[in-house]
Amino acid sequence: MKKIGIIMGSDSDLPIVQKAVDMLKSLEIPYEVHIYSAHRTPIEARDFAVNARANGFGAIICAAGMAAHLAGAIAANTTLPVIGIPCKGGMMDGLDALLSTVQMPTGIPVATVAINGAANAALLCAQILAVEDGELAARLDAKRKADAAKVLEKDTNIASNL
Ligand code: RP5
Repeated sequence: MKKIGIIMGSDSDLPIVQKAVDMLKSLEIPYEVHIYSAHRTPIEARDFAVNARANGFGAIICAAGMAAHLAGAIAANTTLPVIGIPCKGGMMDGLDALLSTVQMPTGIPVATVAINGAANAALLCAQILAVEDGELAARLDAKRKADAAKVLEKDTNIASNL
């Protein structure tokens, strides 16, 4: 199976990124985690992206806050799918990161999830890999069914808890 690359702009993003790690683990998807910044370590970030396909990656998650250029900078250097997580924080509490990540000019797409949407970023990567992987698709189906069952159990119990 292809690996998922998870890159964060700073170790301060780790509490947000952890949810993507947990989701990939639960789906038995291999991953690698790195701290590379578009601003502070642009050469390492570029090198990761340029070599990602040859190094066995199938998609890349990029988490960054504030003037969040990481996902765009990575996407500029690979044709693998890139999913951006705008991280909450700073003066605008993540709105700056959301707009920086989502408003990519034509030609270099970044699929952007919600502010702090790390679990969905991992699920989107899983769904991309599952296009060619029936076993992974079955694990995703099973997760959806389990999630639905939890909601229905809450529905059954809610009246008795009021
Ligand atoms: C971004 O700036 C990082 O992704 C992080 O969200 C934010 C703040 O970084 P630190 O100053 O905490 O390292 O590049």
